[in-house]
Amino acid sequence: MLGEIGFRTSLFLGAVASLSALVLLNPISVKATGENLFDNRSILFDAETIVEFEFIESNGAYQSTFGVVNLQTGEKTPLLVEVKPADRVQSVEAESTYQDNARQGISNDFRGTPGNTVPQPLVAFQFQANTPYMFYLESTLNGRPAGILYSMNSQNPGENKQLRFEGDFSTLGTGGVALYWDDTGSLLVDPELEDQDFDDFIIQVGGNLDCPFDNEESSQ
Ligand SMILES: [Ca+2]
Ligand SMILES: [Ca+2]
Ligand SMILES: [Ca+2]
Repeated sequence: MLGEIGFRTSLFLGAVASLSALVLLNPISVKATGENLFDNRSILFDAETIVEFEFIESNGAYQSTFGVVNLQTGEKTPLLVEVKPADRVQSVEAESTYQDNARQGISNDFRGTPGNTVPQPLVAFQFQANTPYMFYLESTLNGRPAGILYSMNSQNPGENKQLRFEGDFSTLGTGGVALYWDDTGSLLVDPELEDQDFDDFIIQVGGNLDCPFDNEESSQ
């Protein structure tokens, strides 16, 4: 296992960067030591693992897609997709109180709900063993790209934390982990005015560590 990962890493990267020196989508050198991570450092399981993701709500003007990146292959897999910016149409330009509302944490902030803005709010993803991943949130505003942010701080502008984990690997199989994104809103407001409300895209993860589809096709 170790050898294979090392081979692939050298194939993709040539030289292995330290974690803090990674550039976008370069694979990470992770030893297959049975390590499990589910936090801002990496998403890593020592065994093949199916994890469920449930969209809770969103509160941001962007139209966003949440997904996962395989850091060995660079492959991006979208998991939870907003098909419109919010449940109700709100004009960013016309709503002069938007910034104040957002900064005060008022919840009428482009709310998106399951079954509406995100029509398919429950998905599962199968993580390969000993393979590092990270999460991403990719956004558009009126059809224009509004950037992509990552669960690994080192991949974000200024190495900012854009995803807050409530819980970690140790709670994944029991209470689960809640993910709170802040999408920065930097296309809408000056960087100094970014709200950092960490409610722009909220996901509940886990509670289902063992693969439910492993054995027979149990109909769920
Ligand atoms: Ca949104
Ligand atoms: Ca925000
Ligand atoms: Ca927000």
